[in-house]
Amino acid sequence: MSEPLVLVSDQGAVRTFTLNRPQALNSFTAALHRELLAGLDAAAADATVRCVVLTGAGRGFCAGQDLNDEGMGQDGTPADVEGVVERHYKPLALRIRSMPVPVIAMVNGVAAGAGANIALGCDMVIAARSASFIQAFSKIGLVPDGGGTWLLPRLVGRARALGLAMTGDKLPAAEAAAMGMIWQCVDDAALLETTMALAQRLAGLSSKALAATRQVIDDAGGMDFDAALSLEARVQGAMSRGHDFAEGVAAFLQKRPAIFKDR
Ligand code: T3D
Repeated sequence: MSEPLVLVSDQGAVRTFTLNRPQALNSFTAALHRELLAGLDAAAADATVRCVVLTGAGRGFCAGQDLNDEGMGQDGTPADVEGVVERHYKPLALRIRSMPVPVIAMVNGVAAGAGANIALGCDMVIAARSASFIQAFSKIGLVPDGGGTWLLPRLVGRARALGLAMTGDKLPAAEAAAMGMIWQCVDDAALLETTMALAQRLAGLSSKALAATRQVIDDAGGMDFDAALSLEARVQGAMSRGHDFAEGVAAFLQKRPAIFKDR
């Protein structure tokens, strides 16, 4: 039997997805997209999962689109890059962005092309010091995708977004952290432990509040201040009617750990 393209493992309430095509730096094929999306859908529907971690097998995180796969025009058929982006990258980026639980990218090695931008679309990114981020698109005559056009300028500003996208230069993880593109860069030996400790912490918080936090921060970015304040009020109203707000306040007042349930 052939190896799964995505390895799935659970540690308590944390579900880890490991892209598993190390021989091609975990670059995306249509089959890999299908397995990953199905896995994320299942995690979204499973109330026992309260945090998701995405990582890669071997020395790379993900080298973006597999340039030999279907739709790339290498088999003599016309390239269908637009179709590949619509059919695979858009649903994947939207799935990650709409997960009911936080999603952490544990970037173990090079993240290139759409591989970089799928990582950056996760809620928090922790990268090994040996890892790097490459907006490889300009080198093959494409523009950033996988959400990069939206994410990059928001994360690092227009000047750096354009510099990274136009040069396609390799950005070491430590520099990515220094410019605020990712949450943290840690020594390679500490990557797994640091990521899992964070994942377990997030899994113990209110999934509903964390998912709503992602939503309001993204939505407020496109609003004026007044509208953002109204959005905050509306969402706080909804949050405060849930179990977790009552539990959080009670736990604080009773000086005990809260047990959150909402998702
Ligand atoms: O339809 C669409 O195209 C739409 C979507 C586009 C989104 C995109 O992601 S476009 C960008 C696609 N990605 C790239 O252009 C990156 C290509 N890869 C590289 O530039 C380099 O591999 C890296 C800089 C990422 C890493 O370099 P290095 O020297 O550490 O490794 P390597 O030797 O280049 O790669 C190792 C193996 O992985 C190698 O195979 P081999 O020779 O050992 O059999 C290489 O061919 C393979 N590999 C790496 N990236 C890809 C790949 N095979 C297929 N597709 C890849 N993207």
